[in-house]
Amino acid sequence: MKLAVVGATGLVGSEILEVLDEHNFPFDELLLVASERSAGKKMTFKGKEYTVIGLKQAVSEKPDIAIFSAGGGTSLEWAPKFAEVGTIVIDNSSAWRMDPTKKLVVPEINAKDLRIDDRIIANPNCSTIQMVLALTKLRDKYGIKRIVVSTYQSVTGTGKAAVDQMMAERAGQPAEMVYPHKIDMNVLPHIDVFQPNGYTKEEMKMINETKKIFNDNSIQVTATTVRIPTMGGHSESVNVEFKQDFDLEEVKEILSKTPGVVVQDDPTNNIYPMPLTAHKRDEVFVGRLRRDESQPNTLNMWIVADNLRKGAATNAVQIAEYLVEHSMV
Ligand code: 2RA
Repeated sequence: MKLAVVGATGLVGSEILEVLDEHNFPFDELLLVASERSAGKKMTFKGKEYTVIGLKQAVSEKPDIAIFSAGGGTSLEWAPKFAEVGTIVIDNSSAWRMDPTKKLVVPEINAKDLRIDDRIIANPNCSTIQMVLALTKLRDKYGIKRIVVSTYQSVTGTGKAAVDQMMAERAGQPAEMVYPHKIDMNVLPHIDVFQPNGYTKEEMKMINETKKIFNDNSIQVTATTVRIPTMGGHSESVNVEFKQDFDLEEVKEILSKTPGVVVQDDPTNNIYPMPLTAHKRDEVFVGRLRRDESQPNTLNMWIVADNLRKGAATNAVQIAEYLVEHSMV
């Protein structure tokens, strides 16, 4: 098994390496790949030194799996070149997510739809992954009519330069502006670019990807995505209207049995999910479970996950693990 990590020098790339290490992912050979600019750089993984290689060389090495986290443009250009030489690409960018010929996979929900000839597999957006994973078993039981979600997203979702902006502002130093405004001591109701309908691209990703992953265009979704000056994870306030009524204790029971989900819901002891406690964890944390008393069949929930983990690296590595476990590579 030859594994390539494309975008190995980035924030998500280094998280992928950490998760591969923690999960003891089985491979015989590892290729660390980045832009020509970073080629030649030395990196260490599991005590062994690697030289970063460029994309062209990586294609010629014909890896079995390539986990991409190198941005949409790189993915659009290079994923097909890897696929052509027989590599299965697991792509973290938004390039292929809504392509009807590509699967958009959260392993706990729809890895079973993967087929041996799927050459480019899309990893959903971080804010979508944590929401759909928390909802999937509730959807199986009660059916979903409508979701209203508001997010509180970590600056790590933008990348290292955004973390640097926030930290420089916090230290009172001149900051390279990644966002159109200060981010420290501020809240930006603006993630990714505004669309003609007034929503941002991030909001439309949550709407469209949820329908694709659940394979159900009848689910109504509306989203407001917000950047907050935090690290460690994305938080979401989710109001979900089910088709059928539910029992709150049963909801907690279902969530506690959902693979990959951890219930943290003990308000009397101030226990609820937070980015600080979700940081570096692979699971999705759910709490503040309560009935929406303004409308029938409706539940309020608070969902937190490390966006670089389950929202990106962990989900991608889990897809690769599924391929290996099911002898698809
Ligand atoms: C963000 N969803 O947090 C993006 C990262 N993919 O900005």
